[in-house]
Amino acid sequence: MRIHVLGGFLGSGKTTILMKLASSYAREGRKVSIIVNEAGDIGVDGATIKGDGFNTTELPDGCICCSLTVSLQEAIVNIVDQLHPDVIIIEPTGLAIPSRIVEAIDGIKDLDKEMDIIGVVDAHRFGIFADKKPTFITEQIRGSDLILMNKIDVATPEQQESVRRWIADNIGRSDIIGVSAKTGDGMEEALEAIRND
Ligand SMILES: Nc1nc2c(ncn2[C@@H]2O[C@H](COP(=O)(O)OP(=O)(O)OP(=O)(O)O)[C@@H](O)[C@H]2O)c(=O)[nH]1
Ligand SMILES: [Mg+2]
Repeated sequence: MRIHVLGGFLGSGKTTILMKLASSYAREGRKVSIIVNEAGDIGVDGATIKGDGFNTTELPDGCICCSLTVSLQEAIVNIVDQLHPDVIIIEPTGLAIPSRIVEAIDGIKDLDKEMDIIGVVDAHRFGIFADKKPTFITEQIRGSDLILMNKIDVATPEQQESVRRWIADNIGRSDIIGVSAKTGDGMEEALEAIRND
């Protein structure tokens, strides 16, 4: 079973990308289950995703990278027992550290899985976040197996270049895929990279 953890800061485009990824699997007849963690009390993302017909588990009232690790483990065990999905896609809150989620999932005994972290950054607003919270942003992105720079439709080439430079300087990564989940630009390459990662 494949598990993708789709991390990234608030509003970076995680849910939009998740829907495209889930749809690409579904088109091939692969069974997808989704876990959404929303800190606020209105489950907007959960409702959106369910609206598209995907099996969705919502974990509200806490963070699956810290206070809700046991709930996350239980949710995965239940999903696997009951639905036997080919793929589980997990969207944590924008404040989660994805590598901690991977650690929590690694703690589930006898789970046969291949797991990876996809880090999503917002090309348009990255500079603001990186200036304000460089340590957090570094920690959040660092463990990614793949980094997507989303919203290239609204980011200038200079903004995109500065995101790439910041990530290269602070995280030592230059293998970043620019995408627009909105227009679909770069998404084919990104989905292929995610699935073959
Ligand atoms: N212009 C533009 N807008 C985008 C793109 N991708 C997502 N958005 C918009 O950005 C906003 C946030 O997108 P979401 O997919 O909800 O982002 P998220 O990371 O799931 O947000 P949270 O779960 O609230 O942290 C929405 O209004 C999207 O329509 C993109 O490629 N370009
Ligand atoms: Mg979301």
